[in-house]
Amino acid sequence: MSLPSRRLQPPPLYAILDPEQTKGRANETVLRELLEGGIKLLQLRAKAMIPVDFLRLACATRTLTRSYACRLIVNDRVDIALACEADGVHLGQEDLPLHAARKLMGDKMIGVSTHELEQAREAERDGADYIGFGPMFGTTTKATGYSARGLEMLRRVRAAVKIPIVAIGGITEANVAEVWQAGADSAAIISDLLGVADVPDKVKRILALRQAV
Ligand code: TZP
Ligand code: MG
Repeated sequence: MSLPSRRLQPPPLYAILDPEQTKGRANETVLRELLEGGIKLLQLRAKAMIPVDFLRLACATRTLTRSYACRLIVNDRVDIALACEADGVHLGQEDLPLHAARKLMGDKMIGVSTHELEQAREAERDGADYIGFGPMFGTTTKATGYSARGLEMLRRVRAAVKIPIVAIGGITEANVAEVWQAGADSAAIISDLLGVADVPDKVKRILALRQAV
């Protein structure tokens, strides 16, 4: 089966699987639950893993995501994204610059984290396939170094760029509708997906909210 090209719209919910945020549950268990719930775009984020472990997890994640027709993005690491045959890579402002990553990634998807309007414009100019924008709200999952950007700034970014926007940071079932309404194509969520008792049910509830927006 051929997976969708990098130019397809992201689905409304972008799950991030982070082994540090699963509350000690096995990565594979949580991954299966996300996929059973209906996740179609998943980022693997493993800041503390040594490369050999990150690659092993990435390959296992690739196999399972493929069987659910879910696209896979690897955070930070172009080499691991390529080695596991991911659909793309997600880069922060301090990771490989887009022009260098593009040489290696070819036509695969590249997402870039942005926190300011000008960074969003620059990422679009340089050929990003989507931008991450945040942190939208307060979050304890990552020490971002930025204050909450909020819905008004998201609206401004929406008006400034045409490429898909994936909002991130402090997004939950309770506020995700506002984020979509403010112009995000997709919402990236960690703790309100990985940290809950019934992961498939949470995914389904959030996806159902999208129908109402
Ligand atoms: N980048 C900006 S905020 C953030 C990342 C990885 C953490 C998002 O986690 P949560 O739990 O959904 O707030
Ligand atoms: Mg990064």
